[in-house]
Amino acid sequence: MLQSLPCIAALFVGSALAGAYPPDAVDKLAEESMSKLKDYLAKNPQGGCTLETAVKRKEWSDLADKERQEYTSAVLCLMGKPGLMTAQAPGAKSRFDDYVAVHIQQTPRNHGSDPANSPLFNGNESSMSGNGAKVAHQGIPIPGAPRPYNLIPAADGGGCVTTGPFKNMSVNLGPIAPTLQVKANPRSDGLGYNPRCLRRDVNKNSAAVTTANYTLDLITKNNNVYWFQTVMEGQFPQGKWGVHAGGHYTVGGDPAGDFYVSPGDPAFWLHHAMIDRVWWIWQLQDLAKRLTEVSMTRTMNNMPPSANGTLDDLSNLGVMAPDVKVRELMTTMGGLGGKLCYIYV
Ligand SMILES: *[C@@H]1O[C@H](CO)[C@@H](O)[C@H](O)[C@H]1NC(C)=O
Ligand SMILES: *[C@@H]1O[C@H](CO)[C@@H](O)[C@H](O)[C@H]1NC(C)=O
Ligand SMILES: *[C@@H]1O[C@H](CO)[C@@H](O)[C@H](O)[C@H]1NC(C)=O
Ligand SMILES: *[C@@H]1O[C@H](CO)[C@@H](O)[C@H](O)[C@H]1NC(C)=O
Ligand SMILES: [Cu+2]
Repeated sequence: MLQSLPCIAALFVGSALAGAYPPDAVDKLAEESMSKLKDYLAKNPQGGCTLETAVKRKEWSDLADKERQEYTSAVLCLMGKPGLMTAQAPGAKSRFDDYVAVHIQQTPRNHGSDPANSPLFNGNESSMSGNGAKVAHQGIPIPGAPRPYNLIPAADGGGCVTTGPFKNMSVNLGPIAPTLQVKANPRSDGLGYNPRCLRRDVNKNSAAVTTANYTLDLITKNNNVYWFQTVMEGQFPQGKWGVHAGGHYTVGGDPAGDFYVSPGDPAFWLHHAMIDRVWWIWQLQDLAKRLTEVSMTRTMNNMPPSANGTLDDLSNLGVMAPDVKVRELMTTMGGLGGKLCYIYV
């Protein structure tokens, strides 16, 4: 992670909320909750990390055009740096691919508006590139869900992305669990070199379950981390896709629609920043309790059966960084011995 910093420095930008979209119910809750954070910090100072010094992370539409292009340039910069993982993952050609490859290796352990016309995906030079070309496809199957929730209907894309900063990028790793027909990886673990275009289906059918009212319910109606996590991840047998899966499949395609390889689409990182923000807003509601509250077993869906995770478990980041205790990742202000110091505005 540290070696990536020269590229990533540009990803973090300051200043206040001045967005294209008016604040929604979740933004308002976040703003109201800042007083709780101030009170908490007054009683529990975090060394040099204060509200003034904390890095401010903003939503895409709140960035100036120039900042949006600095962001995509930083991602392209990572794609231009040699990878560290060629021995284990011949397909990992760049520093960006390293993150994708580590995600592929770790997947078994961890894990409504009109999006196509938003500043994020409208395809202009200060977007994250646009939709894929229209290609007939089956939609996205949701295993374990009853009809009609067992399929997210296809939207207007599905083919190669042809606009914006990532129109020419090469997806190198995977597929492992594709939702589109793409050529197979030469290795069964998906880590071989398999260059192809970035494909997307920016999907309003999936975005419909990620609107502010779903997120607000998630934050305000789940008072322990077990339920917060369960509702966020989706309750497929009840036909609830959840904001996590819903956000992923809002950028369906290849590799975004692939459970293992999804970080290979640069849009993944923005979705997961939002997941982090939602957890942060949830924590703000009861900092004394929620900054140390973890739940869930160490294996995905408890298969194979495993013990519950604890704050002393190690989080493995592969070649990116040494293992760290989960405890160090629980707060955005003061985690990692003070190296983590950011808030969302
Ligand atoms: C891209 O589109 C967004 C949304 O309409 C707009 O705010 C932005 O200025 C546009 N940028 C460029 C470079 O055209
Ligand atoms: C797109 O990629 C091709 C093949 O790598 C390269 O020849 C071309 O210069 C690239 N174009 C742009 C605009 O980056
Ligand atoms: C959110 O709002 C939409 C549109 O009004 C509605 O269909 C949906 O049921 C609401 N979801 C929740 C969780 O309240
Ligand atoms: C793991 O956590 C769950 C939920 O808090 C709890 O019901 C269960 O008893 C725990 N399992 C063990 C083995 O401690
Ligand atoms: Cu995810």
